[in-house]
Amino acid sequence: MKLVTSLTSPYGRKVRVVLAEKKIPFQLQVENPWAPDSAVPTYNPLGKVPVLVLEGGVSVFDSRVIVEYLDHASPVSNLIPAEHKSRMAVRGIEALSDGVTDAAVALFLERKRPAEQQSADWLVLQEKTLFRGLEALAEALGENTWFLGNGITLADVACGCTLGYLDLRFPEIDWRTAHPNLAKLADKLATRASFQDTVPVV
Ligand code: GSF
Repeated sequence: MKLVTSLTSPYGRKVRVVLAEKKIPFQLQVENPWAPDSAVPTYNPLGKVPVLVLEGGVSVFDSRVIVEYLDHASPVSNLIPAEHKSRMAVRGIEALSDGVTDAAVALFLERKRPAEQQSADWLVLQEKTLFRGLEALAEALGENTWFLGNGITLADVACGCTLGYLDLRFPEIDWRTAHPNLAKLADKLATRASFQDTVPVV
């Protein structure tokens, strides 16, 4: 299988971490979805990365669908619990993390536009979402080592990728001081090869 992604995409990183944790071999095709001649639309009509291209050419997107596919593709290190309540908890944290990432990506893109075209209201809205989402993640983690149970799940992976994206694009946001428990989680994740090998590259 082939993963089409950019090396800065936090959603693409979530998928790459899952591939690494589950030891699933894959080919990496690096694509910039915003380049005028980008090949991404040939794999995903939405023009977004990541896209997983299966043997036979079937495209799987977005990242939440890809990780669902991958968790079933190999029994190694399951990251999404089978039991309904736990599964909902993990996927709920993933949705929360991805929502923080969505707000951060929206902020980043808006700030790249010419100053006179930027909407101050839109920036404030996204910032509020980002900080509310971070608070909710910190509250959900509490004093636990992992979001659910005694080991890593997709919830931790998703949150780690969100925090990594904030470090990449918004180094001025001091989420570590505001949320020491999230900092502890990020430090723990940073010891894993899956996170070390997928640090975003600009
Ligand atoms: C989001 C993918 C996305 O926005 C997912 O896969 O989880 N919900 C989707 N990808 C961005 C790149 S990045 O910010 O990671 C993308 O491909 N944007 C291109 C565009 O035209 O919006």
